[in-house]
Amino acid sequence: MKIAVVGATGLVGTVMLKVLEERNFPLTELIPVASEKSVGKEITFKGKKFAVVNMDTAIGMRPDIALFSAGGSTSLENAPRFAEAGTTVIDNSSAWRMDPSKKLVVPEVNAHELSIDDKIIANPNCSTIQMVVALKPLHDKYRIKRVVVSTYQSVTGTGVKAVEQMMNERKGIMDGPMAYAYPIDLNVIPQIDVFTENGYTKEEMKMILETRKIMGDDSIKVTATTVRIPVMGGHSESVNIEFESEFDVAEVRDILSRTPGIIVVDDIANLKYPMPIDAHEKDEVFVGRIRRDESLPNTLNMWIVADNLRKGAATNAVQIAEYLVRNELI
Ligand code: 11C
Repeated sequence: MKIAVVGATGLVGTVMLKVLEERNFPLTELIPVASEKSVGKEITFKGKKFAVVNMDTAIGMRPDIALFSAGGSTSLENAPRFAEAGTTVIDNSSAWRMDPSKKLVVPEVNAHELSIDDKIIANPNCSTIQMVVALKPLHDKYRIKRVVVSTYQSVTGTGVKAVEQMMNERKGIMDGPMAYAYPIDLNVIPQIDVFTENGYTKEEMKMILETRKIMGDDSIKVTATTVRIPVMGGHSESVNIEFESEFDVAEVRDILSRTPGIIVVDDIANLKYPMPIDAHEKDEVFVGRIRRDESLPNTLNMWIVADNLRKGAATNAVQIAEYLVRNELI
């Protein structure tokens, strides 16, 4: 199994390599791909060194799978070139997510939709992934009518420049390079990505539209407010869910506890609840603060945290690749 990692030197690409290594992915050859300025640099993977190559060289090497995390325009241009060469692309950008001819996959939710003909598979947005992992088993049981989500998102979702901005500000350096329009340390910015015509941001619209596509149910109403906070390690979400059917809180906790990929941390007597500091570098989605919304019938509140670079990006992409290999869809 030849695996290319496109964007291998970036924040998500680096985590993809780490996750492939940790999970002992059955690869025989690694092809790290990056922009021309990184070509020739060496990447160590399982104790062996692999030279970074450019896009054309990588396509010529005909990898079985290419994990892409190199931005939307790179993906739009190059994913089809890999696909034409017979490679299955798993793309972490937003380029293909809402294309009706492409699958948008969170393995715990809809990997069964994948077939051998899917040559470009989209990996969803980080804040969407962690939410749908927790929503799916509850939708199956109680049918979701409406979701109201507010996010508290890590600066790592923006990239290295944002981490540097926050760290500089923490040291009192206020005139360094800015990833955001405002200081982020000691602040909260109620804007992630650009605004769209309806007054929502692109991140908010991703949560709305991607959730319906992954869950395969356009009847689910979703509204979102996405917020950047001065945190690393993971995204947190306050999620309010209205169901068609009655539910029992203990049963909800039990369903979530038995769902693969979820760890319930919900012991308020001992002050246990999910936090990004604990989710950091973990592959699971953490759910806690599970309680009834007493202001409405059949409505639940919960708190969801996951490492946005892991389950929100790299781990989800690698899990898709694992599913393809396991089910002989390559
Ligand atoms: C953030 N969710 O935290 C974004 C990053 O569509 O894959 C990921 C953007 C995407 O800023």
